[in-house]
Formats: sequence, structure tokens, C-alpha cells
Amino acid sequence: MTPARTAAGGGYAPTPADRFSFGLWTVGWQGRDPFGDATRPSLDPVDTVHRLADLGAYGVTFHDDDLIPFGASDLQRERRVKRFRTALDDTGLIVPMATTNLFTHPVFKDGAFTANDRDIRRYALRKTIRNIDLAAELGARVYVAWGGREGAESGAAKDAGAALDRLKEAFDLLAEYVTEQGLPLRFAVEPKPNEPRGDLFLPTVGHALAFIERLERPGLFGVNPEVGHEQMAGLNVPHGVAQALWAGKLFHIDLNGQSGVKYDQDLRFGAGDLRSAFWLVDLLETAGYEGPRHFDFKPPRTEDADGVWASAAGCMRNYLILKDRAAAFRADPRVRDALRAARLDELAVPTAADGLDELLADPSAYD
Ligand code: XLS
Ligand code: MN
Ligand code: MN
Repeated sequence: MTPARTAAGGGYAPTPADRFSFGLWTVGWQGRDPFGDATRPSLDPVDTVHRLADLGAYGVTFHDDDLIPFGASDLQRERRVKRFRTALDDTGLIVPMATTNLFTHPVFKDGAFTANDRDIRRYALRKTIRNIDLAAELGARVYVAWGGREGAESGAAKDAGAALDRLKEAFDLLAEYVTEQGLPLRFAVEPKPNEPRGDLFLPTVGHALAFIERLERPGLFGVNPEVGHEQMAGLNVPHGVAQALWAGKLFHIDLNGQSGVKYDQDLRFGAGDLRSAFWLVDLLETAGYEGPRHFDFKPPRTEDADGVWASAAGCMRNYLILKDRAAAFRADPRVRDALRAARLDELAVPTAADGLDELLADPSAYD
């Protein structure tokens, strides 16, 4: 444990310097699932901002519809934004990221940027652009793009190649928009293998990284890996995140917990696969990631209002405990000896620094 934490009573109390952020939709989840109705009342975004600030978070994020109910009039919209902005000013909380809801309204039943219906694709772009303006006004630097319902259940009714063309077209138009407007926003594509559709496009970090390189302005695009989403595909989260870092593409991250290959559980961070959470924190804290530590979790629907805030606090506390444990692991002389014995330092040495000719001319390399 670091002296600072123990001096604080061993409470692992988060501070804004830890850069923890939460989506309005996370603590605000009312517990509605495919089989059951809401178990909790809705939260006022203004109260959420105050509660998160009290708990030690530094940021709050939102989908357009989390802040401004779908179909609200311009006047209602203005009022909601004004109250939210006042809460931000009063608490000092910032908006590091925002995103678009392109999945709840029935018009998005076949997706948004990849919907077969062209009118829906054009509407989805306008809805996104409207919220990009608000995100920029509120100071966001990252705009997350989770596909929502960009996917399919049937093999015939969706042409995957054409859908990828349309997805590229949409991202190219959005990048053109922020460039022309001079907005300081970058996009973070969030992969997910399935749910709510049977299969989603850009299912993993690797798919998203490959897709980004085909865009017209690849420099404006990175990824927003979510712990549970990679685990839904049976993948190693720290490895996926390490590849995103290696590519210079880790623009944002959604931290949560998941127990293996099943539906998207969105458990609090540290629940589910604890070992993976340990290695992920070790990576984020040592590889130079300076972005938000964003929690995209759902308080269990069995919890009441107090349980919502307790589980939000638990996400941050678990992160800080793992951060201490990872630092202690790295500092332990026995660990250092073991890593030396495993010749880990040798992996950092180029295999053939003097080139192919030297390698081929070296009989000891093969004989
Ligand atoms: C859903 C996603 C979603 C995004 C933002 O599975 O995690 O919450 O993070 O739209
Ligand atoms: Mn999720
Ligand atoms: Mn997410």
C-alpha cells in the first residue's frame, strides 16, 4: 500500500486526480432487462453529478437521450442542458466523453449507420451530429461510437460488405464534420461481439483497429474497449488493450466486470474475472495511458438507491486496490528475480538488429 492511501485510513478514497468517470446510464440504470421491468426509479442527471462528485469521480458522460429525453422540444432541451451545466460548474465535474443512443428507439431496430433503410441512416447521422455539437460545447474530447444494433440475425437480409461500406461512409462524414467545424474531438469506436443483435459488426478490438485504417481520416479514430465485451468473445482483455496502446489507439476505456462468455453482465469493476482486472490495471498504470478510467457498469437490479452509489464507489475502490497491488507486485524483489529468470528482459531486445543478412550469416542461429 502507498503511504498516501494508508494515511487516508486505508479507505482507498478516490480523488479527481484518479480520473474516474461514470456514464449517466450506468448508475441511472433502472434495472429493466429483457425479462423484467424497472426495479428502481429514474435519477435526475443533476443529482447524479452531485453524487458522483461527492464520491470522488472527476467526470460524467452521457448519451444524448440520457440527458435530453428523445422527442423533447427545443425549450425542454435548453432547460435540461442549462441545469446540467450548472451542476457541472457547481461541482467541478467535467464531461470527458459523450456518445449517441442509436439503439433504443424502434426506428433503429435494424441498426443506424448500417440500417438497410437509407432514411434511417441519414437520420442517425443528423442525430449524432446534433449531440457532437453539445459534446463539444460541454468540453468533451472523445466521442464514443458503439454500434448498438449495427449487426444482424439473418444471413441473407444484411450484406456485411455493404454494411461496412456504409459504416465507413458514416464515420468519414462525421470526421469531415468535426474537421470542418474545428472541433477538438476524436472518435473512439467501441467493439462488442453480440447483444442486442445476434452478431454485431466490429465485434472485437482487433476488428475495430483494422477497420479504422480504412477510414479517410484514421488519425481521428481510436478504440474504446470494454472489459466485458472482449470477454464475451472469450478474449484476453489486457492483450487487446495492449494492442490498442501499441497502435496508439487507446482513446478511452470502459471498465466493468464479466464472468465468462455469456450475456453482457456489466458487473462492477473487479467482479467477475479478478485476475484479468489485475493485469489490466497493471497495464493501464504502467503503459502511459492518461485518459479517463470510465466505468460502464450496471448496479445489480436487486440493489436499492443506496446500493447504486455503494456499487459505484466499489468500482473505484477496486481499481485503487488493484493499482496498489500491481505496484507492490512490480516492486517485490522476488517477482523481479522470477521475471529475470523467465528472461522477460530479453523480449525487449530486437531479434535481428543487424538485419537479415547478418542473421543468415550467423551459423549459430540455426545449426
Ligand atoms: C453497451 C455499451 C454502451 C456504450 C455506450 O453494451 O457498452 O453502454 O458504452 O453506448
Ligand atoms: Mn457492456
Ligand atoms: Mn460500453
